[in-house]
Amino acid sequence: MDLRAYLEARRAEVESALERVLPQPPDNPAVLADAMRYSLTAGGKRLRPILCLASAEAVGGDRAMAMPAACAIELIHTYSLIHDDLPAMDDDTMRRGRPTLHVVAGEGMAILAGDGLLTEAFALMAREPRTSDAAVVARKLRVVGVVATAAGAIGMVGGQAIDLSAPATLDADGVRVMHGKKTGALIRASAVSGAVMGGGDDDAVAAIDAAAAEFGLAFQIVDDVLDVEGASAELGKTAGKDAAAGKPTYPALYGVERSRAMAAECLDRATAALERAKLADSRLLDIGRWIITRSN
Ligand code: GRG
Repeated sequence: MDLRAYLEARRAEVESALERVLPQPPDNPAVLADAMRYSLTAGGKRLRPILCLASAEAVGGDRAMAMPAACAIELIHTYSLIHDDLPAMDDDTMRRGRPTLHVVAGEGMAILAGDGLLTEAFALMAREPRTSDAAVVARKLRVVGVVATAAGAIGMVGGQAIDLSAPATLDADGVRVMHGKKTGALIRASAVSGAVMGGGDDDAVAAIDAAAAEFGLAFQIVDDVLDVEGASAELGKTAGKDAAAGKPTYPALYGVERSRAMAAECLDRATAALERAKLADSRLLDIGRWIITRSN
C-alpha cells in the first residue's frame, strides 16, 4: 500500500471510530453535542490519531488497542483548536475550512464544547479498550498519565500560556521550548500512547518518543512556513496571522529555505532514532515525510 492509500485507510478508520465516541442526546444536551460534533467532524488531517495507530503497528501491536487513545487525542486536539480560536486567545474566524465554533455557536458554547471534548477524552481512555487483563489495564493507566501530562500545564496548556503572555520577547531557544510544549507535546504523546498500547518495550517506546519529538518540531517549522507561503483556502484557516501579529516564527528567525532544511534535519534525526531500535522499517518515517511535505 502506498503512503496515500495508507493514510486514507487509517483516516477512514479514525473517522468511523470518532463517529462512535461522542456522547449523544439526551444525556448530552443537543446544543452541546452539536457544537462538539461541528468542530470534531470538520475534516482535520487526523495526524495525531494516525501517528498513534502507526506507532502501535510499528511495535507489532494491534492498532484496535490504540484506537481509544487515538480518538481521545483527537478530541483533545480539537478542544485546543476551539479554545485557541476564541477572541480571548487567537481570535480567529476560520478553522478547518469553516467558520470557527464561537462564530456559529457563541463564545460560551465554544468554551463548553472544548471543555466537553477534553473531559470526554479521559472518560474514553478510562473506559476503552474494555478489558480485565491486568497488563492492558496498566497500559491504559500509563497512557492516561502520558496524555494528561502532554495536554496539561507542563505541556500544551503551558505552551499556550507562554504564547499568550510574551511570545515576541522569546529568543530562538524560547521559541523552540514554547512550540515543544504547545504543539510537540501532544504529537509525542500520540506516538508514545500508540507504542504503549501496542505493547512496545521500553527501548521501542523511547525510540518512538525521540522520533516523535523530531516530528513535532518539523511539524511546527512547516506550519510556520505554510503560514508564510500558504493560501488560506488550502490551509483552511487564516494564513499569515502569526507573522502579522509579530510572533517569532521559524521563517522570521531563519528564513524559509533554512527552515525547510531544518525540518528535513528533524526527519534525519528521527530516522536515526528509529534505526537504532530497528523500527525504521515501519510507517513512522512515511508519516515524517508527510509532515515535512504537506501543503495544509
Ligand atoms: C487552547 C490550551 C490551548 C491550547 C492551544 C494547539 C494549540 C494550543 C493551538 C493551535 C494554534 C496553532 C495553529 C498551532 C500551530 C500548530 C497546530 C497545532 C496546527 C493545527 O494542527 P493540525 O494542522 O490541524 O494538525 P488539523 O485541523 O489538520 O487537525
